Amino acid sequence: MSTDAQGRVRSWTLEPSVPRFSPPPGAVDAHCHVFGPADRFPFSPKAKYHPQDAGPDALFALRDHLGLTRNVIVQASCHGTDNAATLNAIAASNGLARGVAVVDPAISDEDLQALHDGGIRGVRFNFLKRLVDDAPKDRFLEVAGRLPAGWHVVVYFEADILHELRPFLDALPVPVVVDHMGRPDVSLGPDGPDMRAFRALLDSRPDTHFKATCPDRLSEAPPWDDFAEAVRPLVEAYPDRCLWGTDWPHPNMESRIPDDGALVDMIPRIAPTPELQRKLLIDNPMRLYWSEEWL
Ligand code: 0GY
Repeated sequence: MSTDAQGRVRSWTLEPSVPRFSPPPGAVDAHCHVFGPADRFPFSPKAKYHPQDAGPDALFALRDHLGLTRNVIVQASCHGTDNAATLNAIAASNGLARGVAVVDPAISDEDLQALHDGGIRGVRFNFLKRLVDDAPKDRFLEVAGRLPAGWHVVVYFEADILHELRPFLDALPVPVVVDHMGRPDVSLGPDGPDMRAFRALLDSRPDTHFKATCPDRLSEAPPWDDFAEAVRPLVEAYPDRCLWGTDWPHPNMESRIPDDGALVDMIPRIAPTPELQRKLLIDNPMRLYWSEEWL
């Protein structure tokens, strides 16, 4: 494990391979994060992990190395509800990055509009107990009802609470994007219980999207065959509702750091045709994050 003198961990490789698969021009990495730099953007006092700096320069260098064009930067839990590091990275992107914020539900309408002006297009509600202290559903619903026009909600949960979360998800008044498909047990195949429950959610509301992301988290080890077998049918069945991303810098993955080039090489295994790849990598994220350019 790579830990520096301050005890801060590195969860990403400094030598990602060059992928064999070439993403189409305009491809969006729709799930990635930045950490710090911590001397300018300190971590939240409530942070559950303290990573080394992974700022915009490193993110955009990786984007170019992998043959990707744009980023959607999702506020990581270690930065709490202060979105300054995410906004800083968006501002440095020449319009090639947008973001998803984490907000105190008491945020004012003016501050939501300021986030919009900074390139934010959604808020994330995180239900993972190892990452956040609390997740107040009633307060989340209240703020979801007054988001700027065109925004959506990103929800991060694990499969074992999907049933309990259903009334909350059903009540959300804006489109929903589910991180990592709600972390199903992919080893049970495309028709395993978690995948079936997730399909029921997708079938219940047509504005629910999912990130076909994180084979490294959901599968034991490369080449992540069970992930490909379970996720390809989902992408094929819901081609207009899927997104893809690297998840760089892979928070909390310091003991199983994935090769980002290998993550890109998963794309043709979950989206086997050029048309599916275009929807997954361009059409769907552009509609959600760059709608004014996409109309
Ligand atoms: C992810 C996954 C994780 C962490 C965060 O905000 C975060 O800290 O998202 C995780 O540890 O599962 O979605 O990138």
